[in-house]
Formats: sequence, C-alpha cells, structure tokens
Amino acid sequence: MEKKRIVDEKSKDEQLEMVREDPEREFLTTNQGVRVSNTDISLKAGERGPTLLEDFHFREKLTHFDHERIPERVVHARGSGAYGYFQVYEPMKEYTSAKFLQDPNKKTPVFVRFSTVVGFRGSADTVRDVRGFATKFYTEDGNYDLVGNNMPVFFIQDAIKFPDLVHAIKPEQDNQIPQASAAHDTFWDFVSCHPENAHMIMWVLSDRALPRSYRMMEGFGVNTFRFVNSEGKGRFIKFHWKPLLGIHSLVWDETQKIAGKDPDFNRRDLWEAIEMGDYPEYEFGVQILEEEDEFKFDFDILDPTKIWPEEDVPIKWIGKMTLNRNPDNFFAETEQVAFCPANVVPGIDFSNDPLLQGRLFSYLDTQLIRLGGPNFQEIPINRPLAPVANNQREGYHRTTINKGKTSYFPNTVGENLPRPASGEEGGYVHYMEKVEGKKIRSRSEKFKDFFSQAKLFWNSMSEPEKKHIIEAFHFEIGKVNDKNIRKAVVDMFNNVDGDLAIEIAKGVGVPAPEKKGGSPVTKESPNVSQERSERNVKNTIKTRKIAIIAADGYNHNDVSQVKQALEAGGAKTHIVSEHQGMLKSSSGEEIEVDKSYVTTESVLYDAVYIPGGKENVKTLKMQGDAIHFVNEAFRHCKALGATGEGVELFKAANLPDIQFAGKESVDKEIPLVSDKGVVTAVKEGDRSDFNKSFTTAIAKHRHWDREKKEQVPA
Ligand code: HDD
Repeated sequence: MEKKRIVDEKSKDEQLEMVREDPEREFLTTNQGVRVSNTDISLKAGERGPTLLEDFHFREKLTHFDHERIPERVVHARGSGAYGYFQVYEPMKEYTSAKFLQDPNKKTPVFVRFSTVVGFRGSADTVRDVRGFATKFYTEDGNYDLVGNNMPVFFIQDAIKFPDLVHAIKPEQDNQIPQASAAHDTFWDFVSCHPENAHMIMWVLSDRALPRSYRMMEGFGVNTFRFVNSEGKGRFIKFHWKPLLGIHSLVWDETQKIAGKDPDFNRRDLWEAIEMGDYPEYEFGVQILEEEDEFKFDFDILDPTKIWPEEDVPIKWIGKMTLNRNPDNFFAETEQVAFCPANVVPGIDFSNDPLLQGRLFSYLDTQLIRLGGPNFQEIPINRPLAPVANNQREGYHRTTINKGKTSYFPNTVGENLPRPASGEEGGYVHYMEKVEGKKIRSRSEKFKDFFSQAKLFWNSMSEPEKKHIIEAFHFEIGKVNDKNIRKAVVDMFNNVDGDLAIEIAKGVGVPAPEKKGGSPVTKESPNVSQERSERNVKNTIKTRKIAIIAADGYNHNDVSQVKQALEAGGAKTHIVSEHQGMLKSSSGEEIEVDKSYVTTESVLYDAVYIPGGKENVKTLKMQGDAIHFVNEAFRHCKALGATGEGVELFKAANLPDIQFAGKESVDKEIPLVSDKGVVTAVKEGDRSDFNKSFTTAIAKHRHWDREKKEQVPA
C-alpha cells in the first residue's frame, strides 16, 4: 500500500528543492545517464565528412526534439498557470462534508490555469473572448477541479451542441481565417441559428471579454452543482470567484494594439505580479439554493444560459484563494495540467444541468489523446496529494511500480486490498437523487426563454457599457460578409431590446427590424455590470503601471515625489523616454530610463504622468511619440497627470474640453485641477495634493465621461 503523503503546500516545493540540490545535475548526460563530452558538433568521418549514424547523442537529441509537441487543447489552448493556496473562512459543515471547506487554519494547495478559448497556443492574449478560470484543489480527499470561466453563463444549453459551437467559432474550414476571433460568418451564422446564445453573446460583447488582468476578473463555475452535507442533505449551488483588486477591463482599441505590441500582455502581467510578490487574491463564493426552491424561479435552475440573480439568491463568501508561485516549467505544469469537472470530492456533487452532464464525459476523453494515454494522472501536476491505490494497471507511460500479485477486487491473495471505503471512511457516495423519466430528446419548457436574461443584462449596464456593446456588435457583425447573417443577427437581438437592434442595424448596413421588438423584462441586477458592481473596487492603485515620460532637464523634485507616492500606493512606475540610458535633471541629478518609445507604448500602462522642467517639456513637445503617448492614453480614458511645465505638453496635445491648472486670469491662478481624470498642478514645491488627486484618478481606472472625445488623433 502506498504511504500516506502529507498534504500541505510545502511538499511539492520540497520535492523541487531536492532536484535543484542534486549534485548529479552538474553534467550533461544522455537519457541513459551517460555523460556527454560534446553537444555542439556532431560526430563526423573527418572534419569535412558526413555525419555518422553511431552518434547516439546526436540521434537521441534530435529524436526527442522531433517529438516535443503534443496536441494543443481543442479549446482553451492558450493559457497561463500559477500555484497558490485556498483557505475557508469558517466551517461549511452545515452545507457540505468537503474537508477542504471545514478548517479555517488549513491551507489547501491549488493550481490555477487562466486561458482564452478560441485562439491557438500562439495567439494573442487580448482578443475578445471568454477567459477560462480553472482551479485544481489538491485536497486531502483527493483532487477537486472547478473548471470555470470569467462569465457566469454559456452559449448553449446542451453539451451535444459543443462541437458545433466550437467548429463555428474557430477559424473557417477552407482558409483558417480568422485566428482567435468571433468576428466572422460561420460564428454569427451559428449564433443566428441558436437563439439560446443571446444571453452569452451579451456578455461576450461586453467589456468582460477584454480583461485588464487575470488578477482583475471574476470567475464562475457556470453550471449548477450540489453541496451535500454529512447527513446526506443536498442543496443546489453556483460557484463564484471575486478578485480583490476589482473587476477591470481594457478598451477595444487598446486590446487590438496590445495584441501587436505585447501579445503576452495578460500572461506577463500574471507572471510579473507573482514574481514581485503582488499575489493575486480571489474570494470564493457560493449561491446556495434549497431543493424545495428548485421551481420557484421563472427560469430553470439547471439551464446554464441563466444566472441566478443575486437579488434572488445572494452570494455567501466562504473563503479566499491566493496565488503565490509561478510554475518552474511551462510545459511540465501549465501545458500538462489536466482539468475535469468530474473530479469532485465527497460533499460536492453534480446537478442534471445538461451541459454539465456532457462535460463530465468530454474532459477525460480529451486528456486521453492530448496527454497520450490513461496514465496522465501520474504527471506531477496532476497527481493528487491524497494517496492513490487501485487496480488500474499498465498503459502508455506508466510510471507507478505496483507491487504484489493482485490487480483485482475482491481477492484473497493480497489481503483483499485496496478495498472500497464506506461513507464514514471517506468513500465518495453519490447523492441519492430520485430520477424517473421517459427516454426523450427534449428540454423543459423554461429552457425556451432565451431573451429575458439577455434583457436583464442589457438593463443592468451603465451607459458607457451599453455603448461598448453596440460598438462590439458593429465590429463583429460588420466583419460578416453575408448580409443575410447580419440581418438575422439584428432580428435576433430585436427579441432582446428593440433600441439595441436599431443601433446594431445602423452600424452594419442592414435595415432595422420592421417592427420594434424587445423583451418586456424591466428588472436590473447591478452586479452583472462591471461598472455598477459593488465588487468593482475603485479605491486602490495597487499593481497599476504608470508611465513617467521625461527628457533631459526634467524636474527631479517632481519626479521623485510623484514616483514615491505612486509606489507607496502599490503602483509600478516606468521612466519612459526617447532612448534608454540616463536622463539629467534641471538640478543635475540623474535617473535611469526604464523603457524607450521603441520598447513600450501608452497601451501598456494604466496612467501617464508628465513632470515639469522647462527643457524637459520643450523637448517633449517636439517628440511626436510623447504627444501620441498622451493622446492615446487620453483616448483610452486613462488618468493623466502633469505638474509644472508638464501641463504645457497636455495643451500641446490639444486634449479637448479639459480644464487645466494655471492662470485663469491675470490675477487668478488655480494651483490644482482634476478634470475628467486629467490632473494638473502648477507652482513648484510640495506635490502631496497633486499626488492625492492623481491617485484617486488612477484608482477610478477609466474616465468614461470623456470617451466621446473621438477627435483625439491616436
Ligand atoms: Fe470546457 C477545456 C471551461 C463547456 C469541453 N473548458 C476547458 C477549460 C476551461 C473550460 C476553463 C480549460 C481548462 C484548462 O485550463 O486546461 N467549458 C468550460 C466552461 C464550460 C465549458 C465554464 C461551460 C459551463 N467544455 C464545455 C463543454 C464541453 C467542453 C460543454 C464539451 C462537452 N473544455 C472541453 C474540452 C477541454 C475544455 C474539449 C479542452 C481541453 C481540455 O478540456 O482539457 O474537453
């Protein structure tokens, strides 16, 4: 029998340490352990002669290389992972027997993989897409996988439609165009043929599909699951993740530019934050529904295209996850991790949600081909910390060396072990749900209400969010070549909101619906809006990136005060200039440039600051790149700050309809102005008032009230 391993977060670290300290790692060897004397020049017959077949090191090196690739995931191919731990706030005994949800002192190790869905492994991070948010909890009861997304609903109601959905959204069959994008004919053809998509499409065309950071997006289990307590009482549940840094997004123009400037934007952000000790944190929440309330709602609680509005079923926040370690090896860990919604532990069970039921089959099936056989659970990242003992044997890549003669149960030869565990002994006992019914290919009546919650979502949006959704429709449908599909989409959304359909039609060259339609729903659920959500934290600048644009002759007093205040608030600053190297201030100090205009861009920052200094600003005014930096940040509604002569650069950039600090009349000077996220201060000296206003403006994330200023040339 396998020895019980200790379940704590150190055990994996310790294993790694052992490898690192291994003295045998000094020499390069073949896979047979033979030390290699030369790995740069192949063995040849004479200096100018042919390569010899007997060069076993050459052949082994090349053969291994030739087999390095494994199939990428059919969806969610591009992802980034991180390790961490989870802690529950208080025992959840009343609701579930899951051991990792009982003891607030226990840290359960986790591995999380964030992903985009549609793009291939090498695609860009900032495309419009759903983000995967998959968590593996290495619990003492065995591995529990919560395989969720950053949107709480899904496109389809039944898993049998999944291949159709994915075929439609992936690049088209004949030319493999476009990559990582929904904006093409086959996807919108699929959508217009499936009104059940309506609610999910509203989410996908909202800012939720453009997260600023994996650290700043929500996560959802999407499907309905069950908690079961030790008395066998079951309750329906939905899972939620809430990022403690708030929920923030990029703007569309910015995402497209970042896709070129830094296709690894979200991946880099996660990696760097963890390297710098800014550990992402998420609260874990559950909506809990008593079984007797199953039919209380105007939607079916098993329908994955529906949320449970928080006004009806509040979220109980029950614990917190912290991600605190980057993987050592992308392939071994992030690529080879295998999630499966069927990996549950005692206390967590399934519902009859028809999408979930199909998922329970699909993930194991896909891992068998992707990871090359039935032993992928033995790969370190997939191995549970709980002991494994069963009679499964052999297969490709088997690494466990099972001892003894028996591989069957019951047996008399091997002490009848391993044996099944009773419920009291921690055995998984399936929830005893009574199920009765005719074999039928059908769904319950309430599944057919496709538009009420799409309307609920629309009603809940702030005005800027509505505008973004309409613009997203214009882009996505505008890219569809077939006018009939464009018209069909407009008509479909006429069922959600008549005005929305008219607005979509205006931008995509098809007539508005003949009769204005729309769902009669008037209800709102503010937390589905990012902007209106109480979870959209807007009081911190922690981990935000701020560009300080400067040239020789900058005001050192300005830069050091502002930089210090921003960093004290947890933000990161970069000195950006025309070239890398050192800059000299007007008073003789020097500062090192972090990035040049060639190696960075305004789209990679959350805010921009221009210090004073006469010579500094004179130079910056002559630099198109500096002006462009300011204009583009303005256009993307980011906070902008300038002090002293720095304000002149904003004037030179022609920021429309903005009040600046400075002389209002001959005898009246306003020392500090904060106008729609543009903060300016004149007068030399103490910058603490400026720092306060600028910090507040950055914490707001975006200033939508100036979004209509599209006359900005960037
Ligand atoms: Fe899925 C991967 C999330 C529906 C079939 N899915 C995958 C991943 C996430 C999700 C986050 C990536 C895991 C990782 O990082 O390795 N999927 C969801 C959610 C869904 C959903 C939240 C709706 C509630 N998925 C869904 C259905 C099916 C699949 C209906 C098929 C019946 N999903 C897969 C898959 C993948 C996958 C093909 C590809 C790679 C993998 O499983 O390991 O089996």
